[in-house]
This record gives sequence, C-alpha cells and structure tokens, in this order.
Amino acid sequence: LARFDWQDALRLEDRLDEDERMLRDAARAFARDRLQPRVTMAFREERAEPELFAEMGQAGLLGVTLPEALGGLGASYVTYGLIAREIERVDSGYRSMMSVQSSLVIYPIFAYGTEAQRQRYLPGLARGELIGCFGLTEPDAGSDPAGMKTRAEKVAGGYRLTGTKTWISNAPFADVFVVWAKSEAHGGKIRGFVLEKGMAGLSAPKIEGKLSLRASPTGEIVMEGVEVGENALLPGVEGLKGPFGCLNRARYGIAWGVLGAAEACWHAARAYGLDRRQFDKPLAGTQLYQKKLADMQTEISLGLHACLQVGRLMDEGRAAPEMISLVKRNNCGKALEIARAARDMHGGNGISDSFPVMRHMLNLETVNTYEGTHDIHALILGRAQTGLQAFF
Ligand code: TGC
Ligand code: FAD
Repeated sequence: LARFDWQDALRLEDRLDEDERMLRDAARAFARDRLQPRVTMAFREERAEPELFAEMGQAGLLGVTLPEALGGLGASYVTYGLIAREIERVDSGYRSMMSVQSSLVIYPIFAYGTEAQRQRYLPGLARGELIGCFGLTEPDAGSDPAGMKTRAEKVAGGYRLTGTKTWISNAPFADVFVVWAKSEAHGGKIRGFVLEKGMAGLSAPKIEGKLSLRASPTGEIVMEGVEVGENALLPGVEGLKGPFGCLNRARYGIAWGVLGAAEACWHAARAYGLDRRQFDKPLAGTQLYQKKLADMQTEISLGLHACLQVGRLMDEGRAAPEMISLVKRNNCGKALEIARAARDMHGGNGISDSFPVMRHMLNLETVNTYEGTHDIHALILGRAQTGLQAFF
C-alpha cells in the first residue's frame, strides 16, 4: 500500500527537482533561525527591521529569478514560490518585504530598465543593501489604478512628479522608489519612474495604527514636484501593462506564500488539539475538530498543486494572468478561512500572541485585499469567461 504523509498529502515533494528542494530547504532554515525568533515582538511592537533585507540578501532570498550576473540565482519561478511559502509560514509581513523587493522593484528595473539602471540598482537590491518599494495605489485609486492622479510633467532634462501614493509596503525605509505616473510627454500614458531617497520634494511618512501586517512597515509616498532626470524613466514599457507585469509575479508568489501561513495555522491547530483535553479526551479526538483538520489539509494540498502547475507554466512562459488571478484569489480566501478556523480551535488561547494563529489571521486580511482584492480577481475571471467586464 502506498504510504500517506499527512503533511504532504498529494506528494508535492516528488514533483520538485533537486535545486528547488535545496533552495526551499535553505529558505526554511533561514525562516526558522532568523525570522521565527523575532516575529512575535516585531508584530507586537510594530518594529521596523530594515537590517532584515541584508540578511535575506546574504541568504540569497532576494531576486532569485534574476540572472546571476546581476546578483540573482537564475532560479525558477517554482523556486521563488517555494521561498515565499517558507517565509510566509512565519509571517505574511516578511514575505511582503521580500516579494515587493523581488517582484515589484527588481523585476521592473530588470524588465523595463536601461542597462545603466540595471547596473545602478539591481546588485544592491539583490544583496539587500538597497531597499525598494512600489507605488501604484493612491488615496482615490486602489482597485482602479487607471484613475491615478500622479502626474509627470516634462521639464528641461527630465520630469517633475507630483502626487501621493498610499499603502506602500517598505516605503518608510526605502532607498529606491518605483512609482507609476501619467506622463504628459507620453500622451498621458502611465509610465514608470525610479526615484531615490533624499530627492527634494520626496517623503514617505509611515502609516500608523495598522492591525495587520505589523512586522512590515507601510507608508505613503508624497511627491511635491520631485524633479528627476531622463535617466529616471523606465523606457521599456508604457500603459497599465507595466505595473501589471510586475503584479503578475507578485500575485503568483502570494498564492504560494499564503499557503505557508495556512500550513502554520493548520499545524498549530493539530498540535493544540492533540495536547488540549476537554471532556476527558483530546480535542483532536472529536469529530468536529477532525473535520476542520481534514478541510485544512484538503484545501492546502489542492492549492499547492495548483501553484506548482502555474509556476511550471510561468517557467515555460505559458502562464496567463487569469491563471494567476485564480490561484491568488482562491489561496488567499482559503488561507484566511483556515486561519480563522485555527484561531477558533485554540479557544481563548487563540487570541494570545503566544500562539501564531491570530497574527496570521490578521495578516491574511491584508493579503486577501492587496494585489487585487478577492472580488476584483473574481471580476477578472468573470470577464475572461463571459467576455463582459463588470468593473463599471
Ligand atoms: P484593462 O483594460 O484590463 O487592462 C489595461 C492594460 O493592461 C493590460 N493588462 C495586463 N498586462 C499584463 N498583466 C496583467 N495581469 C494585465 N491586466 C491587464 C491590458 O492588456 C491592457 O493593455 P493595453 O496594452 O491594451 O493597454 O484595465 P482595467 O483598467 O480595466 O483594469 C481592471 C482591473 C480591475 C483588472 C485592474 O485594474 C486590477 O487588477 N486592479 C487591482 C489593482 C491592484 O492589484 N493593485 C495592486 C497594487 S500593488 C500592491 O498591492 C502591492 S502589495 C505588495 C506586498 O506588500 O506584498
Ligand atoms: P477599494 O478599491 O476602494 O475597494 C474597497 C472594496 O470595494 C473592496 O472590497 C473591493 O473588492 C470592492 N470593489 C472595488 N471595485 C469594485 C467593483 N468594480 N465591483 C465590486 N466591488 C468592488 N499598493 C501599492 O501600490 N504598493 C504597495 O506596496 C502596497 N502595499 C500594501 C500594503 C498594505 C498593508 C495594504 C493594506 C495595501 C497595500 N497596497 C499597496 C494597496 C492595495 O493594493 C490596495 O489596498 C488594494 O488594491 C485595494 O484598493 P483600495 O484599498 O483602494 O480598496
């Protein structure tokens, strides 16, 4: 009879190659040794830890898909997803820091930038010596980024940028700002610009009072007539497909990552149920408790295999954005349900930060919203199967 491994019900392990397993194991060790010991206090005290980027860079976890000549590992998108899963097993905020740096800052500079921009930024970003952020969302343009108000006016030798971005991960301590603006010199089309900390008129105040993703600082990007040279423009793309090309990669990583958080909640609920006795028996020996564990195992196993399939297609250049919407939406929604159930299964202890479940649950509320909300991805999938757009 074939052996059943409850933790890897559908044998994902057999579908990975040796390099993928090796890099996954290195990320797991980093997450266990460097992230796990600090996460409770970082979340409780909303601690900013910019030094984490250099630690992640040294461990080879930033920009893994980037060619080796530019500081990456030339690794597959499957590997990138496996790393996201290991980091988010500890906290979605840490995965957020990593995936913004890799998919939303390193990727656009690599894909849309000049050789000079690549050389100036990519090695430092991959080493984590530079920290990056990505400004698309604005106070009045979230799900509908086409409605952005940020403007780039043409001035002698470059551009002047004016506008405000909000809810920007890493912004308060970022050195490099990839921002998207409507450029009058390009017929009002959306263009990407790379700004640097310290430029006159540029500030990035922290957003206070977050009840979610507290280990990952979030801020605004305020641009009050920031003047940049021609060399700040990302020349290789125009229109919304610029930022969306980055989001495809980050959303894909999130689809893997949230399952790491879900696994952490599932394993915690199982361990708690085996340990905790009520009515003279372990909670894990009750039918209701076991049904919840079975549901968690099923959704996580199915979600992981769906991610692997999308990752393989990405590595072959055959992943459509709708596939990514499907796994981002499904896995975020399922992970959030799993975290809520795990919180409940811990009873009163579930609300304490001595256990990870409520922290994951609170984080996943953000992850279900950012990078396209659960409902926005439903509308993307609805449009793809009916040919009718229902956004407006
Ligand atoms: P639409 O007409 O659909 O498309 C406009 C142009 O963009 C192209 N496009 C894509 N290209 C590549 N990949 C994709 N996924 C693409 N989706 C669209 C499209 O082909 C078209 O190109 P062209 O050449 O014809 O102009 O645009 P729309 O305005 O109708 O958009 C609709 C909608 C709702 C799907 C879209 O706006 C959307 O996805 N909204 C969600 C916004 C979002 O995801 N924001 C994320 C902000 S960043 C963030 O949250 C980071 S958190 C990171 C962390 O901390 O981990
Ligand atoms: P809204 O667009 O106002 O949506 C509110 C509600 O209305 C949602 O439920 C939505 O599904 C629903 N809705 C919207 N339109 C429709 C419609 N047509 N039909 C039906 N329902 C609809 N952005 C960045 O650019 N960079 C970052 O690094 C970044 N990091 C973030 C970090 C955190 C902690 C958070 C919370 C957000 C971050 N974001 C970032 C912003 C994020 O991408 C947006 O919050 C998200 O895209 C949703 O936009 P919104 O908040 O304006 O909500």
